[in-house]
Amino acid sequence: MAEPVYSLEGKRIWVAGHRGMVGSALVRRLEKENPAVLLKVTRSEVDLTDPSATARWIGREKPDAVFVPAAKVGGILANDTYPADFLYDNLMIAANVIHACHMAGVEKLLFLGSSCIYPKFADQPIVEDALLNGALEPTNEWYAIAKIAGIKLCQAYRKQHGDDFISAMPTNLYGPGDNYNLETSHVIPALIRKAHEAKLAGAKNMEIWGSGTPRREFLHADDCADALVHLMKVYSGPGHVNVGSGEDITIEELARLVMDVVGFDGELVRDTSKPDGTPRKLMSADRIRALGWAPSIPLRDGLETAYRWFLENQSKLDTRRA
Ligand code: GFB
Repeated sequence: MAEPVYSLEGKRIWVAGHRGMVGSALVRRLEKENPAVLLKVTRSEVDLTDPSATARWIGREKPDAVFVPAAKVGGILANDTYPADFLYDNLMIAANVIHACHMAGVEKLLFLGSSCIYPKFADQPIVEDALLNGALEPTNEWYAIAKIAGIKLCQAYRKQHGDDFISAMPTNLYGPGDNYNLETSHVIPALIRKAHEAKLAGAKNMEIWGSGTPRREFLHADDCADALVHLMKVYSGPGHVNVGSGEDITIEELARLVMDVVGFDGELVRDTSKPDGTPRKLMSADRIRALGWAPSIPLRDGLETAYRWFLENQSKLDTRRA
């Protein structure tokens, strides 16, 4: 178990992107750390892709500790369809927030990346040192390049200025507050919604994208938030840290599990005109385990709570069809 190196108690903590799935999970989790204040700002108040507005707000609010889950995110099709947005928005957010936090003398910052930073055919499970050892997966290389730039910014400001800026690479996440728009969502919310609608319609089958054979690792957003708070307290170093569950399953197995949770008993139909993406991206959990953290929400339990959240919130969701 790693010794604490930083305390969040009594600190001014800013969660950049507090309305997103990870940001809102972080706000829920950080309330238990007795911060002096949890700073929040919406996109309409401060656009983090705007350097001056970002620097002005951070310079005025002077947070002590900053979590950076703010990002333009989406599933495989959104990444592939809007490469300029995914690259530009995420590069700007990373550069603006990290630079302004340096200028404002922020004590500690945690930047969030993604498991798609690793080479498409990286050895499994993927260790942190696999970064930049091979070509990226084409569907999400734009997002990946922006996230790699964020990691490198943290390392560069640490090396040149001694800033205690760290980064964490979460695996595919799901949970309350997820995006249920079938055009832009990740696979779990898409499957929950499709299974639910198939059940209501009395349909015989449900569609999944691609071959169903890719393997993915999933982590509940509340587990992710817990891991990020843990890292903020115990970790200080240039290397990024993987945040995952340590287990993966095929998309077909996931679809059957979701169908079981939702209560839809039908056939799976494959739309092979849609991309599979990376064949497998199971990350090594050795580094974070050695730092004393492990997940606590099994996938089936997490899917049940995600489905409940969907049922309670579906009237408010953007659920346009692809
Ligand atoms: O979650 P997902 O969109 O993202 O897709 P990635 C995971 C897998 O599920 C792919 C399949 O093989 C999809 O083809 N899939 C099956 C579906 N049915 C569906 C469906 O209805 N909707 C969706 N969305 N997928 C993302 C990256 O990659 O992972 C991001 O594009 C980010 O940059 C994120 O890194 C964590 O795992 O392929």
